[in-house]
Amino acid sequence: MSIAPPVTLPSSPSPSPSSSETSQVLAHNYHPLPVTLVDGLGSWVTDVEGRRYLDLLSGYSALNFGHRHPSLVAAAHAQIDRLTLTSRAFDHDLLVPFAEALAGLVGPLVAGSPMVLPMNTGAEAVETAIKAARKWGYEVKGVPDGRATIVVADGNFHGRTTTIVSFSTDEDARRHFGPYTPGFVVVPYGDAEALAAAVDETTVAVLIEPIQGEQGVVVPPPSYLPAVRSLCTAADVLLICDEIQSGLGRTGTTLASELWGVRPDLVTLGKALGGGVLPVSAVVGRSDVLGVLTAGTHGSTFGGNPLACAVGLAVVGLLSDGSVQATAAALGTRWGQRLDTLVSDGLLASVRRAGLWAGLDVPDGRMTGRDLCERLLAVGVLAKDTHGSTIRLAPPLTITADELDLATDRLELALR
Ligand code: IF1
Repeated sequence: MSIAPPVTLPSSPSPSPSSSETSQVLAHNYHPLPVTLVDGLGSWVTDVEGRRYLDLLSGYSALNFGHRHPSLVAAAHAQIDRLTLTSRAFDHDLLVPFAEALAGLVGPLVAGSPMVLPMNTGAEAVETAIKAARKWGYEVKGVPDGRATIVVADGNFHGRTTTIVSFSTDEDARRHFGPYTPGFVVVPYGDAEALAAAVDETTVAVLIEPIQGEQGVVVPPPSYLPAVRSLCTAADVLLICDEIQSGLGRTGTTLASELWGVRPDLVTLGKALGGGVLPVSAVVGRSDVLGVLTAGTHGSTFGGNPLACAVGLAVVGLLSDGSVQATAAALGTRWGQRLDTLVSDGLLASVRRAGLWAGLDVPDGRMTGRDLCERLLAVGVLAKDTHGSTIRLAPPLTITADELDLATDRLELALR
């Protein structure tokens, strides 16, 4: 991919006529940056005025393989001309091959013999894991019916369903959505002792992100995940790792939990599992746990549909030889050195990074994360703030070293 010459952007992008924020028909549940995109390929997207941007959000890590990766588009096109939906009332020829391919990729990284339950969105995968853990708790562990509790972390983000926001600690995500689903205990993230203290005879699972994404790429102390793994094993409590954002190559490994050699009992996957083409999610983990979800107890109209399986198979294919992960790890290390220079130059207060995933904190009072994202927009880079003065960067894992250098040059420009 040749590097596009730096574009001469107007001082500030004019809000496009089709901005969602002026629509009276579209709900206003987002406050998007003032840009309207029309085309994307690889690391680049183009807006309605023909301006080009490097995409450093990648659909919140759903576009790990860039925009319109040829293998993924080809798989989708071929399947669209064959069979797109059967429902699970009938089998189709790609369902078991997809489950087996995903189990082949992720199975060695989770505890026990792996089983795959395909769903669509990340939140659905998290809800599926919660339901499986509760049912396993009652039917296998022997927790009294209706008494199951699940320990979660402060600062969590696992989706936006009513049950999931019931245990959110973000007031905007939670306020006025009650009455809330009971059975969740919140503990500080990164504190294994506090987590151990919260486990009792009703605890069926611990649900955590190995690295917290929306909190701003918060990487826990290296002793944390191994300690959580040990205490879950000792207490016969399921460790559920939510890798919907951190997984599938983002951290330079297939799963973030690999960074600490930890094998969860269940892992939730989404976003990049659909390659940025369509929603594909899944729960992968111990068959003695997912096995409690027998016929009639759980399902979804689109879960495991032929088009999703075709794209999911192509995604697993892209990750199967480990080259995407290794490239992300190597590029990330190089990128980290540049980001650390921005900290030592005083342009950033701090950087947290794993693979090609970084949380950047702007020095107090300099500007908000949103301000920085609007300045990045003006110099041809797309990114999104998380909270306050933090932004999260997640370039496609297929970005070239030159493109990443160009993006970081533009980041430095925006910070100055
Ligand atoms: C939004 C960010 C937010 C996730 C983890 C489950 C889900 C997500 C670790 C649910 C989804 C998305 C949701 C989207 C913005 C983005 C996000 F963290 F990625 F930045 F919101 F916090 N587990 N994260 O990150 O997956 O149901 O969306 O497919 O809601 O604005 P989903």
